Order: sequence, then structure tokens, then C-alpha cells
Amino acid sequence: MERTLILLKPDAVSQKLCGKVIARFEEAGFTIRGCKMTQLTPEILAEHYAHIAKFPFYPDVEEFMKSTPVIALVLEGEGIIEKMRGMLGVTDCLQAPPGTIREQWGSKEEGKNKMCNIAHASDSAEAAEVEIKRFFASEELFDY
Ligand code: FUP
Repeated sequence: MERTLILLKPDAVSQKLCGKVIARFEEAGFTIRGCKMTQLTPEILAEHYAHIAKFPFYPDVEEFMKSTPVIALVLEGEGIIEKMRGMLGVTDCLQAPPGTIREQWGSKEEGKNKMCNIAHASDSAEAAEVEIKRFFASEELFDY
């Protein structure tokens, strides 16, 4: 069993799409191990997005990701990291395949199409371990 860290981004929260997105995860058979709403800060974003901090679009990403609280989830399932990235589609919502979450609900507006893409998901098992620890204390994760 594998775990991944999901962030439902401000575009999902403000468009009231969180329930629909979480329903897709549950329909796929994934188990919710942790769930919270949290306001991201510049400090946690600088950690989470260290790999893009050098790019000129980073200030826009920071501003967007702070614009409303986000919903953080830890989900579990067999091969969930690959399956989840398949369900979301690629970063650019204009390139995301039909039927994916980003194609269905992400922004198709030029300049927002790579940023307002509904959800973050960990891109490897190593990243998931670090990201889960970043957002959840051990007592906030549940085996049941
Ligand atoms: P992803 O793994 O799909 O979240 O994508 P990345 O780690 O490559 O990108 C991190 C964040 O930067 C995403 F929220 C989208 C944003 N981004 C842009 O805004 N513009 C770009 O050209 C690339 C990424």
C-alpha cells in the first residue's frame, strides 16, 4: 500500500469543487487517512515548492496558493502515486487528457492553465513521505 499527499488548491475550494474531487478519489477506491483545512504561509510554500522557487512564475503561484485555505489529504491505495497523477492529468490543464480532473475542472485561461489546476499530488514515494510529514503530525493520520 502506498500513500500520497493531496492539496485541494484555492481554485477547487473557491469553486466549491472539493466534494466532487474527493468523490472521484473515493470512487477510485482510495482510503482517506488524513484530512484538514489549512492556510498556507510563504514559509511552507517555499518548502513545498522549493523546486520552482527560482522560476519567474513563482510569486504568482505563492499568491494563488495563499488566496484561500486549502484542503490537505493523505490518501492510500495500491500504486496510488501513479494512479493519482493519471487521474489528475498533466500540470497544464490545456494538455490534460479528456476525463482527467484537471481537464474537467482546471483553468483553461492562458496564464492560469498551469497554476489553477485543482490539486497537487506527490510525484514519487520519496516526495510523498516528506510531503505527508510537512502537513500532518502522526496523530492526525488514522488506521481504521
Ligand atoms: P505538479 O507536480 O503537476 O504540481 O507540477 P510542478 O511541480 O511542475 O509545478 C508546481 C506548481 O507550479 C504547480 F502548482 C503549477 C505551477 N506552475 C506554473 O504556474 N507554471 C508553470 O509553467 C509550471 C508550473
